[in-house]
Amino acid sequence: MELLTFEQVEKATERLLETGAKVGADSWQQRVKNQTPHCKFGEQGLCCKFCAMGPCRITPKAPKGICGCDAAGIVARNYLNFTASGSATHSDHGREICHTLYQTKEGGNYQVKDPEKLIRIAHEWGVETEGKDIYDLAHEMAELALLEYGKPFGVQRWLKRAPEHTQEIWKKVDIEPRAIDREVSCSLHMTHMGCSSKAEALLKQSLRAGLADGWGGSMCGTEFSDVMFGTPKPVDTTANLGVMEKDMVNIIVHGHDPSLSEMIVFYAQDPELIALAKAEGAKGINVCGVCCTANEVAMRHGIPMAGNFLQQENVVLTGAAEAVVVDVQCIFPALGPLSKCFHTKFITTSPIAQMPDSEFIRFNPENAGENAYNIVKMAVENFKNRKPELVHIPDLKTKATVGYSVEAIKKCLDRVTNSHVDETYTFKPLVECIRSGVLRGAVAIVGCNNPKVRTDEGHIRLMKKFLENDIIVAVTGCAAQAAAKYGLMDKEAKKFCGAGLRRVCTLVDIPPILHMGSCVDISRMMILAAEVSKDSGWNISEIPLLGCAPEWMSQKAVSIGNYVVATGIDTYLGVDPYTAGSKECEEIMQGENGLFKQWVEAKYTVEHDIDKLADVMIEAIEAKRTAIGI
Ligand code: MSK
Repeated sequence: MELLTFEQVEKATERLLETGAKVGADSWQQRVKNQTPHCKFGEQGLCCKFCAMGPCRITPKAPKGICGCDAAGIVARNYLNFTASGSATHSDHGREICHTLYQTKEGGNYQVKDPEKLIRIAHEWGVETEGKDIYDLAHEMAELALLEYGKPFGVQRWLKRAPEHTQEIWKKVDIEPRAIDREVSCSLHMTHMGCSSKAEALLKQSLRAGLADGWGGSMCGTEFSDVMFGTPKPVDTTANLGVMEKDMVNIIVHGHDPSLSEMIVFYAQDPELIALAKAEGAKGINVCGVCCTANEVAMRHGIPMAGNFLQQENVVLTGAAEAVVVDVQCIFPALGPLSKCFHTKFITTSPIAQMPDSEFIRFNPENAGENAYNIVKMAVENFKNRKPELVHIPDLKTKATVGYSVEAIKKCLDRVTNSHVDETYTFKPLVECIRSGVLRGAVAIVGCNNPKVRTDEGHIRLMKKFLENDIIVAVTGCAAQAAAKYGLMDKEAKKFCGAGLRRVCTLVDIPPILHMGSCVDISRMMILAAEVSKDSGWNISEIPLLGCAPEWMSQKAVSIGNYVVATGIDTYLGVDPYTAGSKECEEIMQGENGLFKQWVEAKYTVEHDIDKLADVMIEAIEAKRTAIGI
C-alpha cells in the first residue's frame, strides 16, 4: 500500500472549488485570504473587551488597560475565558448524553446496549445494583451524573480513577474540580471586570476548569455514550471523500452528539426508506460522517468517514450530498449558504447550534425516532433534485480500522499475552513493551484542522515520524480522520513503522495509529494514562507519553490541553494559544521550571515548525525513558 500525498488531496480540493466557483459558492480558502493578516493584538491575546470602557489594547506606549490591568492579566483572562467556553461545551455535550440516558427504556428510542459497563460504573460510584432493573439503574445513574454538574459540595466522582499521586497533586494544588458548572461559572466570574487580574490565579483556574471537562463532563459524555450505544470495538471502515456514493442518497452527519447520528444511522437502514430511495432512482442510502460525529458512528457501526473539519465544505461541493444533518460544535455557518448553491438540505437540530439558511428540526430524546425518520425521508426525496452536471466525487478512499476504546485495547493486548485474570484485563503487556524498548513510548495526537497549518500536514508528518521511531500513536477528533484519510489506520500501515512497533502491530493485530474516538473521548486517553500508571508503578508524568495538538483551533481544544497538562502529560501545540503577548504567562505555562511544571509536573510547548516539533517530542520521550532508568 501507498499513503495518499498532500498533493493528491489538494488537487481533489481544487477540482471541487472549481465547481464551487461555477455556482458562486464561497469557500474557507477565500475567507482566509480576506481575513489575513490577522489582528496582532488578538493573536497575542492583548486585546481586552471584558468591559465597555475599552476595548483596550496593550502596546509599549500603553502597557496597561484603562482599569490598570497589565498584559499578563489580560492574556490570562482571555485564556481562562477561552478555556471556560471549551469546558462548558464539552460538558454540556456530556450533560445531553446524561439526559438521554435518563430517557432510555426497553424498546424505546434509546436503550442500554452495554449493561455491564453501566453496572461497573455504578459499583465505582457506590450504587447498589443487586436486583435492580437495568433501566431503573440507568435512570438513577443519569440523575447522579447530572448532579455532578451542580452539586453544592465535594469534587468530581471520576477523579478517583486517577492514580493516588495525581489525586494528591490536584488536592495539594487546589485544582480538584468541584461541580462542573461551578468551575465554568467561577472562571467567568474571575474574568469579569474588577475580579482577577493576577495571571497565576487565572491560569491555575484554567487547569481546574479543564479538569472539570476531562475528568467531569467529557468523561460523562464518553462513558454514558458507551452505555447507550455500545463500547467501541475494532471495526473496519473507509475514509475520505470517495466514501460518498454517486448512485446513492448521501446523508452527511456532522457535529458531536451521537444521540442524533445513532438515530439517523438506524433509520437509514429502514427497509421502507430504502425502498423509497430505490423508487426515487437511487441504489440505496449512504450515511457518511464529518468531524467527531464521523468518529462516533465509525467506531460503533463502521460508517464511513467523509472527512474532518476543513473538509466539511467539500462534502457539499461534491454536489452529491442530499442532506447535511448537524447537531452541535465545529459546524461552519458557511454550510447554509453553500448548501443553497446546490440541492443539499442543511438541517440543524439543536437549539444550541442554530444557523441561517438551515432547516431547523428540533431533536430530543422523545421525538428522536420520528424526527430521524423524517430527516432521512427528506434526504431521500431530495435525490431527484441533484444536478448531475455538478456531481463530482473525488476518487479518494482509504481503508481504516477504528474503535480502540480502553477496553478494546486491553483485550487486543491480551490476545498475545493471555494475561487476564477473572475478566480483568490490564496494560501490563504495553508497559513491558515500553520498558523493554520495543516501543519507545506513546503520543496522543488530537485536535482539529486550522488554516494556519497546511491541512492535515501537521498530523500526518508527526505521525509518520513517530511510527518510524517506534512510538505508538493514539488519536481522537479530526486528527483521527486525518490518519484514516491518508491510510495510516490501515493495518498494512505497519510497514511504515520501525521494527519494534511493526512487530507489536503484527502480534496484536492492530494498526499503528489507534483510533480512540471523538473529542470528548480524550477522557478515554486519561483513563488509559491512569491505568498504565497503575500497571507500571510510574507516575503519569514519568510515563514516556506526550500529548500533541498540531492543528488545533477551538476553545474545546484549549480546555482539553489544560486537563491533559493537569493530568501530568506534557503537551505540544503547533498553533499559538493567544498567549504570546505575555512573557509571564508563557513562563507559567511553558517554562521548564514554570508554575505549571511545579504544580502538575507537566507543561505546554508551542512550536510551529512541524519537523522541529517532532524532534523535540522524540527527545522528550527519550528523556523520560532515561529519567525512569529504562
Ligand atoms: S470535531 S474540536 S474540529 S477535533 Fe471534535 Fe474536529 Fe476540533 Fe471540532
